[in-house]
Amino acid sequence: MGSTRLTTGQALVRHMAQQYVERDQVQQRFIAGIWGIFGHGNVAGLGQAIQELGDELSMPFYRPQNEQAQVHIATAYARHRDRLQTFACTSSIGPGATNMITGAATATVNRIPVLLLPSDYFASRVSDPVLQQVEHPTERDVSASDAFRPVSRFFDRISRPEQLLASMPEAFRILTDPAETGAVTISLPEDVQTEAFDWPEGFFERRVWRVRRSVPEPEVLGDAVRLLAGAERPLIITGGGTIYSEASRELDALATRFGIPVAETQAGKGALPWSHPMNVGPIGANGGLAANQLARDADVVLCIGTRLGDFVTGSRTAFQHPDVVFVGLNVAPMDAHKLRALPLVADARAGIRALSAALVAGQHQGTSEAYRERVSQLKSAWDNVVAELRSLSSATSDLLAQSQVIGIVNDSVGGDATVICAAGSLPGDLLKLWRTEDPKAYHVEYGYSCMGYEVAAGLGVALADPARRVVVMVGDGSYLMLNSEIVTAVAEGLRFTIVVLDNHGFGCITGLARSVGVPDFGNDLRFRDRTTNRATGPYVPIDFRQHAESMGALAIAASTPAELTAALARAADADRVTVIVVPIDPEARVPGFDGWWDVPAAEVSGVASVRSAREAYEAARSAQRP
Ligand SMILES: Cc1ncc(C[n+]2csc(CCOP(=O)(O)OP(=O)(O)O)c2C)c(N)n1
Ligand SMILES: [Mg+2]
Repeated sequence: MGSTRLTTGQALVRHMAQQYVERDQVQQRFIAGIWGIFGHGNVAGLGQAIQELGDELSMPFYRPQNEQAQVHIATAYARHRDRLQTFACTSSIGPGATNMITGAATATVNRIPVLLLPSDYFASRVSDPVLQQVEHPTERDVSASDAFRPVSRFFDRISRPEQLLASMPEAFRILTDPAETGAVTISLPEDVQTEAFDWPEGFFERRVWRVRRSVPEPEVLGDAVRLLAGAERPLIITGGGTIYSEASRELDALATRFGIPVAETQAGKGALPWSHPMNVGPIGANGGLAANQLARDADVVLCIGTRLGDFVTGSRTAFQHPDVVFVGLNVAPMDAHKLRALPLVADARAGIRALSAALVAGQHQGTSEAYRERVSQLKSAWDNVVAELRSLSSATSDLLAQSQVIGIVNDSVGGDATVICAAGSLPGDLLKLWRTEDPKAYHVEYGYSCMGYEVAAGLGVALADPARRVVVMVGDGSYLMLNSEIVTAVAEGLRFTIVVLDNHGFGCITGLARSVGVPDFGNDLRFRDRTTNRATGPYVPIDFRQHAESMGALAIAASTPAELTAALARAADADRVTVIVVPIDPEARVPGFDGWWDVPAAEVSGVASVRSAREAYEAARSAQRP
């Protein structure tokens, strides 16, 4: 076999362009393009390679404003594409690299593939310390890039060009494996990127990675069927895995035929439309009344494609039936085993199909009429609560309530648009109140709940699905943390809508602090009072509209329902990214509905409210079932 002489950077670009995935007989290229910010660490290596080869290989290059954001863009893109396509992200060494670490963790926690290519110190060590090198005093091979290790599903440092031959197949195996996927980091020393090697031709041949649809083991399937067939009050929890597996139709069939209610997680919301008779809405700490009451009494819980985070299990208070058992249908063995479940390790779609087929074969009739009636009553009661909250205005102020803004935006963009969010009080409120009518209509990153994901994710989804209406809902705090990709969206000519909800600070943490007895402190954005030396002065006024306009967005302020509706209509027709700024009432909060979240109050304190919060905490904690 012949060989081709190329630099490490050039070889890597050519290799990435030849990686394809196949699922259900559909093939597509896995790496859609490369995002990057150049510095001395990557401009002459990977940068040179992308410039020379990018057009020829249809490997477009995109330049963001921040390395963290480029990873969020890639993550959102990959999530929207059901993990079948993503971007590579390159950075220089040092700060550019460490800026990507938050993005890496966000991708890994959410099990979303992203390929990260940070640069690194000189493998030769001749010029040490190179600008931005962290010099470890005793371990000279440690660099800033080692901080990627705990937040990556695979990490390697390429100290000699030919190491790519061993490393890249493993990188792509993990990226395309639904159970193992997450951030994959290939750290590239500055000198090695530019060094030439005679690469075997095979390294540049088209390679197709088949995305597994693993089927359940017959014996475990038999046990799962016996559990479900014997259940009187079964419940399904549907997570992100159902959506990535494109298993909505199968879930609908299983739930409908056997009368099993379906509760939603943040990553799983949308698998069934909100109006589906078996969709009982969200479960857990941010859940609704229907799902939480059904969870409390459930005897068999089928958990599909969920990592069962504390918000889903109500920190392990959600299930109170003394003999409740769990079946974990998941591609990832770790998730399948959680809550001591019967681990049904399989792809969601393949697993649901197998369960349905076996239940039908066993002539299982499904749940009783009485149970179905209860499900239907709880669902309609919950739907009414949601409808009320979506239209309720603030009792104490002329400002809009957040719940009302959610209702107006959802009504305006419809149930097929993709709504995006990540942190603050919005994720919980959206989980309860947003009404989805499509599996890709709900994109809330609540695995890492990373403030700053929102705007970048809007860009990623707009790139992934140009025909769809995309609306980012973001609090003022998250907006201030990372908004600069608005400029990138303008430069790329992308159209989506960003709604900024301004309550002058970290409103959800103010609420959380109060719940653990801590008086208001440190969360509002206020001027410092010189006499108390505390930030207790008036709110710091920010003109978010002008701020967004200065970056090239169409920016509109809206403070009434009519203004907001008009602004959303303008955004729909706009030729660019639109930012709508809505001041909201900081005190108009959506209440909880029988959900609990474990946030411990201080065990000793001189503050009376903290002491009583601790008492309440200890009482609530007694419902935990570790
Ligand atoms: C990067 C990051 N830092 C800190 C947090 C903790 N945190 C969660 S929500 C929040 C405040 C968000 O404020 P804002 O976006 O204005 O939303 P609001 O709570 O006002 O609805 C903070 C600090 C986080 N989730 N992510
Ligand atoms: Mg806020």
